[in-house]
Amino acid sequence: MRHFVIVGILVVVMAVLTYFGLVVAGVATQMHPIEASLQSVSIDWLWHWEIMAISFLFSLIIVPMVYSMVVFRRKKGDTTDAEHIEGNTTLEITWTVIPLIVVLILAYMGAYSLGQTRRVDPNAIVIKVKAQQFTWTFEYPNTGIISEELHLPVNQQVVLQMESTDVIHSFWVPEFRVKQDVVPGRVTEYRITPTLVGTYKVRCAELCGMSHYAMESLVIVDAQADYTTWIDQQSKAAFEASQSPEGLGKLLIVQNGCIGCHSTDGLKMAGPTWFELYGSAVLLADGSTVTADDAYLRDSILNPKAQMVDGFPPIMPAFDKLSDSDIANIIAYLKTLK
Ligand code: HEC
Ligand SMILES: [Cu+2]
Repeated sequence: MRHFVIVGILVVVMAVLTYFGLVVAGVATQMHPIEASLQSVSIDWLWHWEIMAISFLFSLIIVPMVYSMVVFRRKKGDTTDAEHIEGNTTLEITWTVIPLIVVLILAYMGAYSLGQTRRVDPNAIVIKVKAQQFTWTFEYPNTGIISEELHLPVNQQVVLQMESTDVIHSFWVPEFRVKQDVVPGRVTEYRITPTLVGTYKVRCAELCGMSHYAMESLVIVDAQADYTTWIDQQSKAAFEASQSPEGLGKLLIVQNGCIGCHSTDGLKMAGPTWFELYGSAVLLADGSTVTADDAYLRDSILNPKAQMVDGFPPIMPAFDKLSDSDIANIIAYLKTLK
């Protein structure tokens, strides 16, 4: 009995020390990115309970083990066998019933937290998200806005309706906590209510190919008024752009995710830059050279593997669903990049 009391006290002391050790080391708190959404509150609540459970279970295993090793060591010269124990019904019932109750409590806590993160606000703003190797594109219905950045109003639920055109991606803003896969062939939903104005980043959290690491976009949480201003400006800009071929071309390259692989400023990404491309001499993989004229650019978009640029892998998908006028608009835009 004396041993039980001592071990019991030591377990409690050790659990408290472990817990505060984890808190001081920052595991339980500072290692988290800041909490920037309503949904993160119940997730962090669950996490905090987990840290407490971990501290207790750690002590419950370590303390009796070390205690037995020290106190019940075989004495020098003692060659007798250990005591033979047949079984203990009380003990078996106890260690079945207690974990059962604990698991039921955990299931309830998990379900509660899931319910909180999935809570639907009927007034949620809908934004369409397209994931594609290696960009995110955000479309604001009824405004004409197609954006490379995600702007969200603070304290308002938004529902992202997400689609992938190629492989599985995963939408993850650490400060919002919730993470959601984007799967080709279906629309997945992601509900979030940002609570803190600021600039964050969405990262793809599913290894999706060569430039997976670069698949990130800005997520900007605006005050309500700033958000409205942004929407107004962007929809005006989208309308003006739609009045000229190069403006339309620029919208198309955002919409089709071309900028995930091509830069417009000379930077080499997964694909060659478009800066000063038009009219230049392009070295191909077979050693020949072509002039980047309308016909070459058109073929490069519709059938990228026919003429491979030297030094690049064949990863560009064929954009053969683009219409003739789309292609003409894109080329008009490429011509402006000098
Ligand atoms: C997954 C990455 C990726 C995406 C997305 C992509 N490209 Fe490419 N693109 C490449 C690579 C790599 C090359 C070079 C190899 C080749 O010729 O196919 C290339 C080559 C090109 C070329 C020839 C460039 C040169 O320097 O000769 C053009 C033009 C082009 N792409 C246009 C587009 C357009 C327009 C889109 C969007 C509708 C697009 N690309 C989307 C990867 C991509
Ligand atoms: Cu991805």
